[in-house]
Amino acid sequence: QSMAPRTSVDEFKELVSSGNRILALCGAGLSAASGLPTFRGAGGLWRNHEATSLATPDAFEADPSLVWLFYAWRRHMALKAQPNRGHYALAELAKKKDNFLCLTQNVDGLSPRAGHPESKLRLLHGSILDNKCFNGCGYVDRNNLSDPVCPALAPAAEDYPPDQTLPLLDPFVPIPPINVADLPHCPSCRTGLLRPGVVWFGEPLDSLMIMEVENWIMRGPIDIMLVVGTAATVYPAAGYTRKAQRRGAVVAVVNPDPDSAAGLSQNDFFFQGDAAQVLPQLFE
Ligand code: BJW
Ligand code: ZN
Repeated sequence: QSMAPRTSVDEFKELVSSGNRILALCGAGLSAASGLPTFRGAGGLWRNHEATSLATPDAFEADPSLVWLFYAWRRHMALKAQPNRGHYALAELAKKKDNFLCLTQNVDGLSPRAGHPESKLRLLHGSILDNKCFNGCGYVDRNNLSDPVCPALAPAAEDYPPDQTLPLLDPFVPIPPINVADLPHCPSCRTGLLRPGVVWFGEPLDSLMIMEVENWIMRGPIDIMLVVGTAATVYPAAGYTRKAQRRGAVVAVVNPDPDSAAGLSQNDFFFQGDAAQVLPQLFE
């Protein structure tokens, strides 16, 4: 007999329609069809830097201009991008199901823009549209839509024809020097630099949010745990799948990479493919 997970859309749809408590964990793959690169694998390089090596407080400390250029470019991409059918499918499921909670690791704002009810969405790694004080004075500027975020970062917010590379993305083109003094500064303490309101490696996730998520998980048995477009390598996010399994959840993975289905049991589901194509089929 086979130990492979189930792949039947009809069986899964039945489970969803009878399911009460549903938890979802989303990652960069959900926004891939909207044209936003993932972190690991193809597209995870930015000017020869690993995207994940720029997502640390040490990188910002060492070269705030470089890290801001990276985020200013990602902000520009996120603001230009449109939510895809995967974001909309999850938002619709959230509206239909009273006990649905979606945990997204994405900072791109596409789930909120798809109309996902806020009460059923947690931005685990923050938002790229928020700016907060790097000094830790507590200042936060939420949902700042200006693009570029400040004049000095304009080179990251240029639009280029699809057949040309933005000079900023070409590692052979030297980066324009940007004075730290011209980066956005905190209007509250007046000394700190502003930084993107995202969670970098080594930084704690919002403790109130974590408590809410843990409480939601502990409230009772969980019927389904959806794992969409994430390599599930970053903690604490990746740990929620095991926690849901211990509460009885059937896991359903949506991902083009078969390796992401490793560890699924024959009672779980694996839907191989693009989240933007697969998710609408699962909840229609
Ligand atoms: C598709 C697709 C398509 C492609 N459709 N799918 C326990 C064990 C070991 C280490 C730790 C631990 N606990 C904590 C740590 C340390 C660390 C950690 O986890 N390290 C690991 C790497 C081992 N964690 C932390 O530091 C966290 N903080 C913390 O734990 O604090 C504790 C603390 C307490 C008190 C004081 C101080 C500290 C914070 C982690 C923050 C992660 N931040 C980033 C950057 C966010 C900002 C930004 O966007 O720039 O979050 S890193 C990056 O990884 C980003 C992502 O949200 C996250 C996850 O990546 P994701 O989404 O899975 O993307 P990829 O690229 O990895 O995968 C894409 C997937 O999509 C692939 O599977 C593709 O196949 C698939 N795909 N196309 C569907 N069309
Ligand atoms: Zn400040």
